[in-house]
Amino acid sequence: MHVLVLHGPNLNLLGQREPDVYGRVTLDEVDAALGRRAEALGCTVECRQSNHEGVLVDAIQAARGGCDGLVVNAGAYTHTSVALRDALLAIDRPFVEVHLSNLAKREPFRQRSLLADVAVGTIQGFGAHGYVLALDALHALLNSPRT
Ligand code: CA2
Repeated sequence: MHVLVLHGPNLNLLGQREPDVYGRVTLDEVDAALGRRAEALGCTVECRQSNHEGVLVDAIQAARGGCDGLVVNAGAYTHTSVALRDALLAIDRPFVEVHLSNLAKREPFRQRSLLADVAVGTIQGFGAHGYVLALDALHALLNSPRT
């Protein structure tokens, strides 16, 4: 089982700015934790970050051939990107939406996700640990007899 993890715009700054909102863990540390968890689960992960919507669309399209599912924190594109939604729908692979922060506690413009209703589910508010929870959830789903 191979999982693509996508990090959207500004997530490269994780651990360096706004620690009160997003925590002190860096993106490299998130990716390392995902690699360790994947190894324990017996699957592989590839982690990519981009600040560019089209690059993320290209990564999703390229995943069609080679990945079984995705973990996606689309950052601010969560709230705006029909293109990411369309790409995720087009490849027909299950994905778990992740947010570091609990969007329900934040500004109204962050409370609409264009991805949530096409995701398997959303994990939010658990900081960096949410990515590992998402990988666990996706792994369980992909190993369930009903998938
Ligand atoms: O809570 C999340 O994970 C978000 O996806 C993070 C996005 C935000 O636009 C979404 O509404 C919720 C922002 C990512 C920016 O990441 C930063 C990390 C550290 C410092 C500054 C920005």
